[in-house]
Amino acid sequence: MSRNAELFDRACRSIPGGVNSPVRAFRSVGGTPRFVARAQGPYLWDADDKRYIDYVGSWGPAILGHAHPEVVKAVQEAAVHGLSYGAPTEGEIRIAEMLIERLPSLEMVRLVSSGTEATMTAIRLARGATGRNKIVKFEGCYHGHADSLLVKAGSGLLTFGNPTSAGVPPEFVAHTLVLDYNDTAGVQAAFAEHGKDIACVIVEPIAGNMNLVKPAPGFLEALRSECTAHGALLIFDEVMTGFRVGPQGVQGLTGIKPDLTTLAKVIGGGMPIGAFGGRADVMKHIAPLGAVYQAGTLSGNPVAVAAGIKTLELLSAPGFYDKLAAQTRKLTDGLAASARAHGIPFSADSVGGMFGIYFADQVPGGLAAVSASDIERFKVFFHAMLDEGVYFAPSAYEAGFVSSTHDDAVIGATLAAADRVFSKLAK
Ligand code: HOZ
Repeated sequence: MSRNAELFDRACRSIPGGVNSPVRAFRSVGGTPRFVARAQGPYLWDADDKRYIDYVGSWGPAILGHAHPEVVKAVQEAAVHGLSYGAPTEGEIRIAEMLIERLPSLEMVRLVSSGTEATMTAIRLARGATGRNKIVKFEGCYHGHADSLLVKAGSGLLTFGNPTSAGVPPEFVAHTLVLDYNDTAGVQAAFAEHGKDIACVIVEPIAGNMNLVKPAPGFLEALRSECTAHGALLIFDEVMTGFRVGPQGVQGLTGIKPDLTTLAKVIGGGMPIGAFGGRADVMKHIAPLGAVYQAGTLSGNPVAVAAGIKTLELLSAPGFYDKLAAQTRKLTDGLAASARAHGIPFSADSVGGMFGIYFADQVPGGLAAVSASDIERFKVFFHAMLDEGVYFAPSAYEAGFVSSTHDDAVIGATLAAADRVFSKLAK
C-alpha cells in the first residue's frame, strides 16, 4: 500500500472524508488523494516522495511559487516576535495602505482570516449600509461557505453535484436571488421587479469556481449600472482574481469600480487572511464606527500580514504580470494545440496567472456549457497527468493556477506529458 493510501485510510478515521476541504478528497475523480509532504517553487512532493508540477498552487495563493525564500524569511522574522496579539499592529496599517494604493476602488479595508469571512461580512455590511435584505448572486459562483451564499454555488458543491448545501434553512436564503451568470437581461428583470429591496449584487467578476468563465461583454457594466440606478451596492468577489489576473484584479482589467471588494488568497502569500474594502462611506458602517458587527481573534494576524506584505512587494516587480500571463498562455495554447492534434475536443483559456481547461470544442461561456463538457474524459486526463507527475485541480469545475516559477522548462515538461496523455486518450 502506498504511503498516500495509508495516510488516507488513517485520515478517514479521524477527519470526515479524510480531508479538511471536500474537493481535496478526489471523490469526483476517484482514486487516492495525494498527501503533500513538501513543496518548492512549481513543485509538490507527496508522501511517497513523488514529485508533481503543481497547477493548483494552494488554489491560488502560491503566485510566487511555493516557499518563496523572501516570503518564508518574512514569516520567520515575524514569528519570533509572537504569533498573535489580538491587538493592532503597524503591519496591518501597512498592508491596508498597500491594498488601497493598488486597488483604486478601495478607500478603507478591514482584514479578516479567510475569503469566506470576507464575503460573509461584505454581505452583512451591504445589508446594514443600505437597510435592505435581498442579495443577488449568480449560479456557479462560489463566495465561501456562509449560509446565505450556499445556494446554487460553485466549486466543491458543483463538483459533488449538489450546489445547494444541506443544513441551510430555507428562511436563511429567502432573500438570496440566484441569477444566471452572463445573463444581462435576467439582471435587468430582477432589478425591475425587486430593485428597491436589493442590498447588493455579489459576483466573481471572472468566475473561477465553475472552472474559468469570463464575463460576457457588457455583463459587468450592466451590473454596475443597475446597482447605481437602484441604490444597491456592487461587490466584486476578487478572492480568487485579486492580484492573480493582473496588478489590480478584474477591476483593473475592466475599469469597472465596485462599491466593495473581497480579497484573500494571494494577499496572504499562503497564510490565512482575507479582506474586504471599498467606499469609505460604506466601510464606516462597520463596528466600532457603525452598527454592522465583525470581529476576529486572528483578524490581521501579524505573521499572515508579514507574508502578505512581502508577497505584494514582490508582485510589484516590473513586468511581473506580463511574464505570468505569457507563461500561462503558453501552457493553455500548448495544451489546446496538442489535444487538437490528436483529434480530441478540447479548449483552454486564461487570464493573467489563472486558467481553465475544458474537454469541449469551445471555451464555455457559463455553467451549463461547463457541465456539458466531457467530464468523464477530464477524469481520465487528470489521473493520467497525475501519473506523469502533473497535478491539476481534481475537479472539472475548478480553475488552475500558474506561478512565476513555472518557467519554460516546467511548462515544456507539462506539455510533453500532456502530449503523451492526449495520444493515449485518442486511441
Ligand atoms: N474548492 C476550493 C477552491 N475553489 C478548495 C479549497 C481547498 O480545498 O483548499
